Formats: sequence, C-alpha cells, structure tokens
Amino acid sequence: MANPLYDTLFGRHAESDAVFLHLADGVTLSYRTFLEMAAQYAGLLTEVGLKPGDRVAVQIEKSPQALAVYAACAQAGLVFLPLNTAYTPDEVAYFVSNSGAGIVLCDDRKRDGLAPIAERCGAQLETLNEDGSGSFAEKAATCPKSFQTVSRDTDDLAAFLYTSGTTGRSKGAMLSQGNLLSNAETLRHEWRFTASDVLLHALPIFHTHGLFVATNITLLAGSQMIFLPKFDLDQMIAAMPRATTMMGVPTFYTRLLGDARFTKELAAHMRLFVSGSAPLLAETHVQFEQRTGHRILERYGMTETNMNTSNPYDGERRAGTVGFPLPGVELKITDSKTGETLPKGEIGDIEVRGPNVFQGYWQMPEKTAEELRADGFFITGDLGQIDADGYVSIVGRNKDLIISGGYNIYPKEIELLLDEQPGVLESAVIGVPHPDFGESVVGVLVAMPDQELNLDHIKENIGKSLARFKQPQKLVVLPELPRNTMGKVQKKSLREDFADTFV
Ligand code: MLC
Ligand code: AMP
Repeated sequence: MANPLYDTLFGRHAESDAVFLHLADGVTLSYRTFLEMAAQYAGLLTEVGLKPGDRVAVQIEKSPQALAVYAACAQAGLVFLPLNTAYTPDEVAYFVSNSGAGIVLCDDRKRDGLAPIAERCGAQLETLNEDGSGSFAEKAATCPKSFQTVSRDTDDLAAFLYTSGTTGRSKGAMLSQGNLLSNAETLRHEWRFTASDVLLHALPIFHTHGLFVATNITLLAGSQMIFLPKFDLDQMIAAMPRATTMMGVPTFYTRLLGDARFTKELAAHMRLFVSGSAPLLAETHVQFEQRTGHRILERYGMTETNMNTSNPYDGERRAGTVGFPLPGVELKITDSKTGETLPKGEIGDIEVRGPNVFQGYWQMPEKTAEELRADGFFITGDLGQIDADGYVSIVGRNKDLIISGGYNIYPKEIELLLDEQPGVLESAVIGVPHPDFGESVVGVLVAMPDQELNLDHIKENIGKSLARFKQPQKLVVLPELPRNTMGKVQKKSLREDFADTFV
C-alpha cells in the first residue's frame, strides 16, 4: 500500500517525538502527537461514510486541528478543500454546492449560518474549534490513534483550492498529490530547508502560500514551525529570535519595517526571508537589506501552479524580479493574440508547464481549456518579461484582478453585486495603491437617471454576502464610466483618476 503524499510528508514522522509546532502560548506539539490526532480524524471521516476522492470542506480558524484535517485527508485519500475564514455563508454555499463536498467542518460560531447550507447540499456538518473542542473533535476522540493509510497514486487528487474568476464565478483548482509533492521537493532543495529550521508561520493556512509552500516544506524537511494564529507585530517580534526562516506577503515586510523594534539584531538568527503572493516593491527590498542585512528572496506562484519561479538562494536576489523558473518548470513569454513565444526582453503572457501545474478546474472543462493548453502550458494571466540574465519580472496582469494584502479579489464578483443595488445603473471596481495592503478596492458607481444613491445602504447590503476583505474601502459616484470607442470601460483611466485615494 502506498500513498505518496501521506507517506512522504506525514507518515515517515509517525514515530518521531521531535517538535513539529510551537504554539503561541508556549505549548509544543510533536510530530507523533499531531499525527495521532490526524489518524483519529481520518478514522472518523471514514467512519461517517466518506470515500476516497470525496471532498472535505473546511472553514476553521488556523490551528493544529485545522492542519490535522489536511493530514487526515491525505491519509484517508480524501480531497482537502480549505476555505478562507472570512467568507460569508453565501460564499461558502457556492463552494460546498459546486464541489459536492461530503462534509463541512466549521467552528461552532459558524454552525448556525452553515447548517442550512450543508443540509441543502446534502453534506454532513461537524464543528472543530481552534481550541480543539467541537462535535468533530469529540467524536474523533473515540477513534484509534492509528489509521490504515489509504492507497493513492501521484495522479490522485489531494486538494481543491477555489480561485475566483474574471467572470465572477469561482473555479475549483484540482491539485494532485504529484503537484504538491513535486513542488515541495523542489522548494525544500532550492531554499535549503533542513530539520534544524524553525519557520515563523503567520500566514493563513487556507491558501497555497501558508498551506503548501510553508507547511509542505516544513513537513518534508522534518523541521519546526512557530505557528501563530495570524500576523501580529508583537508576536512576530517576540518570536523572531527563535526562528531561522519566515515566509510572508509583502504587507508582512512593510509592517515589520514600520516598527522600530525590528532591527538587525532581532533578525540576526534568521537565514532566509521569503516573499510572494503579491509584488514586493523594490524599495521594500532595499530598505529591508539596509535594516537587517538580509536580501528578501522573492518567488512567484499561484493557486493553479504552486511555485513557478524563485530568486536564487545562492547568487543574486534581484529586487523587482521573481528570479528564475524552478528546476522542472518551463516558463515562456508569449504573444497574447498568437500564442507564439516572444524573444527575450519582450513583454507578454507568462505561460508555465511542469509537474506543479494543476489538473484543471473542477467540472469546468471549457474554463480549463481556455487556460490550460493541450500541450500542458498554463496561461497564468500575468504579464512578464525575461531579462538577458534569465530573471523573470512580472510587469502587469492580463486579468482583471486586485491583490490586497496577498488576497486575490476579482472585480467582476463585486461589480455583479453592485449592479444589483437599488438605483445603480452600472459599476466598475478597481484596485488602487494602498500603503499597507499594496492595493485596495474602490467601487465606482453610476446612478440610474434621476436616482440618488445611498452609499451606506449599498455598503451594508453587499457586506451581507461578501467577505470583508473584498468590500470596497471606498465607493464613489460618477456621472458615467470612461469608455473607449469600442464601448469598453477604461479601468486604466479610472485607476489613474483614483490613484491617490489611499496614499
Ligand atoms: C484583513 N483585512 C483586509 C485584509 N486582511 N482587507 C483587505 N485586504 C486584506 N488582505 C481587513 C479585515 O477584514 C478587517 O476589516 C481589517 O482588515 C483588519 O483585519 P485583521 O484580520 O486584523 O487583518 P490583518 O491581520 O491586519 O491582516 C492583514 C494581513 C492578512 C495582510 C496580515 O490579510 C494576511 O495574512 N494576508 C495573507 C494572505 C495570503 O496568505 N495570501 C496568499 C495567497 S496564495 P475591518 O473593516 O473589519 O476592520 C497565492 C499564491 C502565491 O497568492 O504565490 O503565494
Ligand atoms: P492566487 O490565485 O491567489 O494564487 O494568486 C496568484 C497571483 O498572485 C499570480 O497570478 C500573480 O498575479 C500574483 N503573485 C504571486 N506571487 C507574486 C509575486 N512575487 N509578484 C507579483 N505577483 C505575484
């Protein structure tokens, strides 16, 4: 019996009493204890009738328990489907229904909101709280602390991560065991992770960065994580002297630099700082080196592909670039219209191919075919160029996307909601520079003739169904939207007009 993902990341630590997680309150959790909990969860998930390949939707706060559900899914051959804890019940309803999840795990606070959804979708519902309590934990406690690992293949699905679309509908990116493992192995090697590393982990664990990049590498190396519930400056500063590495979105770095306690001495014990998920300003890179002597290693990835490129561990980490394609990953710059590969130095679509590239979007063959070519190249929607030395830079996006504090926000989803509001004729949602989040959301509205818009009412209305981080931080009303001769809304012009909104 073999299960590559479980055996490689988890199973081989089953007898290890080494520390896996350092929790905020000074408590540690060994690999063995963590895996016993996971085995109990795997036992319960199987006992309640889930079969290999079934989806497990999880909306629980960051905790060892949440991570143990990931391990349990791997061991029982189930598909792990983590969801942003900020999603509203309306948003979760789509994911549960679209994925056909067999069970929804949430914390007790969310139970009332999600119970009717689970019932409607024919999914079971259990609770698991960050303190380890909840109906799921109680039932799992009666299960054996070992579980017969279900046999799986590298082609079998391990996780679904939903990513929003330019049409406003989220798509379930199907990731196989092989996708996750190949990338973790490459990154562990490229970034030199060993059992003596201690990763300062403050990212959420429902996205690629905190879940796969950070956690899978740690598991592969048999190293430790200081597992903070979220980014908190005081906790980061207190924990940093005990860490050797950190991974973060650019907001982590600008916030650290904004605090005088973050000094060269504080970072002296660190060997590596990794940034990704959003563009790191070259200025932040420079300031960081001046303050700490460390050059941040910037890499580039996405939900559908895990990591594609990385600046070198040894060698020049070049500010404003995302480095070189990772070993095993092919990257080319193509002409958006013809798909032809462009010569070095020219700007075009970034396309990638390799064992990291996902299996397609769940039950959306047309969407998959639009973005994943028959020859295996995935059209990322990012615009980039490769310089004479081979460094890749991301220079823009060929997709209407806002990245705020590392979270992706698709304007279309918000525009569809705004357009439904009383008195709204049409809307355009744009991202503009923000000092903390990199980009932030502005909603531009046009009223129907002779209608006065009640912006407070609109804000309240959309807040009922849209996660807080997606909601426009500012709504403005214009007499009309700028359009080109073809009638297409000119978002570039709006972005210029509102560029100073938050700076
Ligand atoms: C929180 N808020 C945000 C926000 N995060 N608003 C916009 N953008 C964000 N990213 C809002 C909350 O709703 C709340 O609103 C207020 O800000 C404070 O909430 P908080 O929970 O205290 O926020 P904070 O801790 O400050 O969080 C900011 C953050 C966090 C940057 C630390 O968002 C974060 O950890 N981001 C990382 C996202 C990430 O992991 N991305 C990787 C995706 S994977 P109010 O109004 O209620 O006060 C990927 C692939 C790859 O992209 O390459 O890695
Ligand atoms: P997601 O769909 O959440 O996985 O986000 C992936 C997107 O984040 C990519 O397509 C890029 O647009 C962006 N991204 C990730 N890493 C970087 C980076 N280092 N620099 C610029 N953009 C990035």
